Amino acid sequence: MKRRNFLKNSTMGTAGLISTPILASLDKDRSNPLTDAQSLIKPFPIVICTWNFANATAKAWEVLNAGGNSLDAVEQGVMIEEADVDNQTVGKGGRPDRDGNVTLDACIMDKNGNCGAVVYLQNITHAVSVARKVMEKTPHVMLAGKGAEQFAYANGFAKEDLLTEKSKKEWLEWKKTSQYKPIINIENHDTIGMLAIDKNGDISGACTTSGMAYKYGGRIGDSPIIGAGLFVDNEVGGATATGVGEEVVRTVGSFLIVELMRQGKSPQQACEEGVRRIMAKNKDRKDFQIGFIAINKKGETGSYCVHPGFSYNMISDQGQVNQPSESYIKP
Ligand code: SD4
Repeated sequence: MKRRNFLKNSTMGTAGLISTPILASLDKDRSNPLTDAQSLIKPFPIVICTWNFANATAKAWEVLNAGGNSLDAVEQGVMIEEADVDNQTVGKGGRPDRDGNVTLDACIMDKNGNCGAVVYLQNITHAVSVARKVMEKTPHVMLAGKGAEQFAYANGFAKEDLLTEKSKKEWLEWKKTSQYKPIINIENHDTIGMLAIDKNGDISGACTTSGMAYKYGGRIGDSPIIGAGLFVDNEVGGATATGVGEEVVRTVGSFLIVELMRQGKSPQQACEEGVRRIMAKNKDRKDFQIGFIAINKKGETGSYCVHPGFSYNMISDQGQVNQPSESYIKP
């Protein structure tokens, strides 16, 4: 891709650019010093993820920078959030369902269209890694519940209690009224979906979540559903979602966005159309958030959401940035 096009099309301008130690170390290694800043701009490697998970993208970047591929990068990137007990929508520390069980959904997809997923997984922190094992070690795409858990133990994953004191306390408080409102507070999203392009130009993606807080036991959202919460086609690009999964499933949101890019839309235009489709099916309902991010084969990125407040973190040769997303409902 021509450098000028990248500059024009990328949503990452110089505003908000954060220089990072990673980039400083990159600069040190360069044989061609910063005489012509633009000569250093490359469309990939690049990593983007839902919300401002700077540590997760930094981890993925570290993997890519060490010559790793995009599949390893997205897996190790999202694992940062799965292990973070302060993130109450992913992995360990996630909020439980209405019965007090923390159940995880995750999926992963590689450059060849291989994919793996786990749903309703309990007692294992790194659901994304179990999903990868499903992809690589079984003839299946998805394992659920007890079967997924047994498969994880057989593959060396440790049993852990995922319900932290904080999440338990909040759940006990919630039980006093037990009001089930299938609305994710628009200020309170944490599901991580990540897309990366490695130095070979190959795209992979991952998505992992504990789902909606206090969901019905057994409820599965969009995040582990290939095509809904995540989709990658190495010829075209990738997309991933966060927000009220039911709405993303109804439009097979991530697949839709990749197909729109295949038809010639930019990642930004495709994300906007994805959100518009959802809103068209919800003429009387606006009390939910959805955020999409997308990347195409050229390393161009885009995002769109229902309510203001969504952003995505991006890291590339240009630096690391938290990129605010435009929204369907204007501020
Ligand atoms: C779900 N999409 O389970 C997930 C929830 C989410 O930030 O994205 N939360 O529906």
